[in-house]
Amino acid sequence: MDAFVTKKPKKRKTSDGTADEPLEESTDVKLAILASLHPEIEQEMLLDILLAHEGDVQATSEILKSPSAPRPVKKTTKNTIAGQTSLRSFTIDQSSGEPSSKKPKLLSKKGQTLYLYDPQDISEHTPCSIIHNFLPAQEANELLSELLEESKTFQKASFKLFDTIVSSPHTSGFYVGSQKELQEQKDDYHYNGGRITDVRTLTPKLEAVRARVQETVNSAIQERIRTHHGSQKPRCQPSEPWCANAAFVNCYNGPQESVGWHTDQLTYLGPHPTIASFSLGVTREFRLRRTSSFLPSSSDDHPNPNLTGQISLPLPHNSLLIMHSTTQEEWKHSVSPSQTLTPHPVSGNTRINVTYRHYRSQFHPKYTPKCHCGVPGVLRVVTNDAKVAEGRERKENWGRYFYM
Ligand SMILES: O=C(O)CCC(=O)C(=O)O
Repeated sequence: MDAFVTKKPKKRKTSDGTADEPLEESTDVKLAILASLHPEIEQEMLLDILLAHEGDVQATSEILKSPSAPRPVKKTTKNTIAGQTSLRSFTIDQSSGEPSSKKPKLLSKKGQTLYLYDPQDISEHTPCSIIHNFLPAQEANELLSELLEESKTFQKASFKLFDTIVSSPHTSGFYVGSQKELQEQKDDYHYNGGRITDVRTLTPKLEAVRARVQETVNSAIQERIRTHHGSQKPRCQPSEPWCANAAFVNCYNGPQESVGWHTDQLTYLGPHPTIASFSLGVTREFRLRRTSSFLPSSSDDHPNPNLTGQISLPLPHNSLLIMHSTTQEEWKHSVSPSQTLTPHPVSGNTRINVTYRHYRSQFHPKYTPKCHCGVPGVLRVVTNDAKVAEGRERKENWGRYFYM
């Protein structure tokens, strides 16, 4: 990290020049708010309407809620999750007529979706890696059954936006390793300005899987450094071993439950975190989209900068997706609503997803700066939309963070 800045909100002069008034949120933040409120609307459409309302999030949201307003819905696609072998099978060596070992040119353009399934394609073209059939089949099914039972008591996460309470379009539960950590979570940790009251200790099955995930992720991190960084750990990436000491379990009950475009909060994970996401039950599409036009440098993990559309990874039962360093800083992810699902024999149309995370001791809440109102800040990466558009952001802001 180049700098770790605790930033006061920017101010600007009022028109008569007598006083300061706070500067507005960035377009990115406004779009993220709108996307969470209206997950069914395309991002580009949200941006158009936001611009038409001169950047006023509340007015934009009101218009989108109004039944009489012309309602721009997402383009519908036949959303059956297709099987795919490998992109490499699409490139043929002219001389031998055999599939070529060369990297194919990818066709993910703005507004288009590229589907990737093969682990090697995913590793080459996204900031993630995937392991299919991670657990022995019986163990995966038993964990799924246990978590389906747990999920009956999960709640939708909710937060306040203006005068409205907004709730997430799926339910979740939060798990830590011990009673001590559970108590600490209740006493010290804040999320979006509030607290999580329902904190649970890992079930015996989640605990057993945690050890295996931890070992696999630590090996995958080393492998990624070798294959994507010329065996040199990137300087922003944590140097201590990755430890799965917290887990969010998400439940998507049916094809319409989803999560909008977002990045995971860095406050307790710190910069460049690795997150391990284990999927159980019905297959859903996990989508990735770049958030910045960073120019790649040879030593960093910026797979395929030419991909400007979204990438969709179908995540089947018993698959472990590892979101490597740079995923949270340079990409957004979502689980889109689905039109059709192929029911899973144990869970039907329900998907369970466990995201194991490493809450780092250096980012314990006792070190989090507080706002004047007493609520701890949220750690965010510095971006500047104007500079991103000019392609200057990478040089000037890369590795800079602030508390908001
Ligand atoms: O369900 C998933 O695969 C993604 C979950 C997610 O994005 C999150 O927990 O932040």
